[in-house]
Amino acid sequence: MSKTLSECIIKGDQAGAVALVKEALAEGVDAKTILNDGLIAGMAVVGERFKKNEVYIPEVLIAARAMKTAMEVLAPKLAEAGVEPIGRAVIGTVQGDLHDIGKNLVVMMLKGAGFEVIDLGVDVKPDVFIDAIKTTSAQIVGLSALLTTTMPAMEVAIKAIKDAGLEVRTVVGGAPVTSGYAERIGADGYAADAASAVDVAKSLLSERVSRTA
Ligand code: B1M
Repeated sequence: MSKTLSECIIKGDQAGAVALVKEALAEGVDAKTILNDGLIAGMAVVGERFKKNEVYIPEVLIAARAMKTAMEVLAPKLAEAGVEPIGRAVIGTVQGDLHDIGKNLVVMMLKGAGFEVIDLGVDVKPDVFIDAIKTTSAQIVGLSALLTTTMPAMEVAIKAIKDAGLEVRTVVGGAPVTSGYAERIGADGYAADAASAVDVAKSLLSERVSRTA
């Protein structure tokens, strides 16, 4: 089951993915196995291929749509089984910036990797990030910027989040953002693309767990 299901995700075969999730549930396969070995495994392959430029944005969007549709079937069973997300992330495009195509890809990849994602949309003010982090207890906050003129809004938001004393790790990205800039503004992580954002979020999550252990 799981190999074929992950192949459906990789190919973006929505109907096939839904049919295989239903079939696996009917056969008594547990929801977590279907999620991890089928859906997440498929999206992980897409993420790796995207990083290596073997596939491009349209293929990622098609795979993510198949994952989303299959998740609609699986989600109630996961809830019944009490399966927890691997982490919780709040994400948004910073104040003054309306670009969301890249940010949406990051959202899809994070969801594909098993994160619960609270997407705040675009033009997100620092206090909106702060409120969302407080109400959701997110461990990760992602900030995206596509304009050189809105990059400073990342610094403002990160400073506000730190000043609020929140126990959250920050990840920044977007075409004009560099790892050097991320370091200068005090971000905990930087990702050049959506697939790397998953790797960075996972590593920040494990750092955070080991710090609090
Ligand atoms: Co705008 N725009 N735009 N635009 N636009 C750019 C960014 C620009 C480079 C075009 C240009 O001049 N060549 C330029 C910025 C120049 C600069 O600042 N250096 C520009 C400008 C100037 C503007 C306006 C000011 C134009 C105007 O009105 N005069 C205006 C600003 C509006 C505003 O935001 N306040 C504007 C408006 C728009 C549209 C609304 C028309 C539209 C946005 C639609 C939308 O997003 N819903 C738009 C678009 C589409 C673009 C281009 C053409 C494409 C951007 C895009 O979606 N790329 C862009 C030119 C270009 O890039 N060729 C341009 C695809 C996307 C997948 O890539 O977002 O980089 P990207 O995301 C990547 C990575 O960066 C990374 O992962 C993604 C995928 O792997 N990533 C993260 C992104 N966020 C991340 C977060 C992370 C980690 C990784 O962690 C949290």
